[in-house]
Amino acid sequence: MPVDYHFSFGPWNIHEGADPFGPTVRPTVTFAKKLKAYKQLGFDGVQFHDDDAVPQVDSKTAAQVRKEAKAVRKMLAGEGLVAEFVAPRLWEDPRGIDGGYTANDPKARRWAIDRSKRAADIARELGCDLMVLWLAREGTYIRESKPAINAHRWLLEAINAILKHDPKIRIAIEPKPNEPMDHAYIPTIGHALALASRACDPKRVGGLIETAHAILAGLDPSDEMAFALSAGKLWSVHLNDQNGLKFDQDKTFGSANLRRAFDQVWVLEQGGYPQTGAFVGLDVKAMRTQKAESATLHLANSRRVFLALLDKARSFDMDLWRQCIGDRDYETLDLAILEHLMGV
Ligand code: GLO
Ligand code: MG
Repeated sequence: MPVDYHFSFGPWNIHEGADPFGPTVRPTVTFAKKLKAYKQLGFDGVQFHDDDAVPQVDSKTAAQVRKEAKAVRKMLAGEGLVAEFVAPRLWEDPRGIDGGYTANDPKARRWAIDRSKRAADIARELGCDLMVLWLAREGTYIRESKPAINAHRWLLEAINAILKHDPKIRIAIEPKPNEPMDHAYIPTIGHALALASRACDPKRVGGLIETAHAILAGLDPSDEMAFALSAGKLWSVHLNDQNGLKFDQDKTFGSANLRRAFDQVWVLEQGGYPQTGAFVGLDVKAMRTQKAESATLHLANSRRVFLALLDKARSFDMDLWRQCIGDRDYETLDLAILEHLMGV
């Protein structure tokens, strides 16, 4: 019997619709109200930024942070939800303006590591052992502005400091080639896993692959996933879609390229992803035009597309597949996949 997939998203995926050119267009939904939406939408995992769980985390003592995180765990349990991961949100604080772990200012680097340790404490109190590092501002607008060789060593030092702080925590690096920075230091899963292999405890460092980020790097997301799966290092995914090399769009899964979405589902199936216990995260955003009362459809719809494609992956004629592979007849295979997806 195939093991079922479990779905997750972060509270930031229900949002007010502001973009760089215009203000919010929908009212803020409280955290408690967002939690209520999870089950209704078919989700049971919650992804957290550290300050989603404990607001103003920097202004609180370590004990206070742990206490507040404990209370959030109770809220989760009350809704039948679990925490999937915690990510230190270093990119919104003024101290992280030039990056956290790779800031030129040593005080900023220390702050970033301290804050990440707090994030690990929050994860422990929420009952999860996974920390995601989306390295938002760890890069440059102009290459000459940071000592890049040192910056990579500082990244490694930060990862090691977090691993030493909490002997149970696992770190999943979420690579992205650009945005907000022009050049990001860890653009692909290859970079992430190379860094992981040099950590003080390599088995506790892996990756999270986001569809849009792979596309922005000019790569195929399913190939990036296959690379991580082959090493047992795909610890979460952020499925969404992306229409070419533009800003990070976070479109509904499959909405720009259904075949590419199918390939991601196919590779997760082949890689035994659900058996690893990892969640299928959907890092999607509603269109700015969406009215408040239906601004969670992008989440339900993404899950629905995933499940429909899962059905397609599981019902593909594998005898035909074997025959095509044996005959080296990839034209026939290509059409068979297209017709299967089109339902003809
Ligand atoms: C932005 C990222 C972002 C992260 C999230 C978790 O491009 O995808 O949404 O996934 O902040 O760290
Ligand atoms: Mg993401």
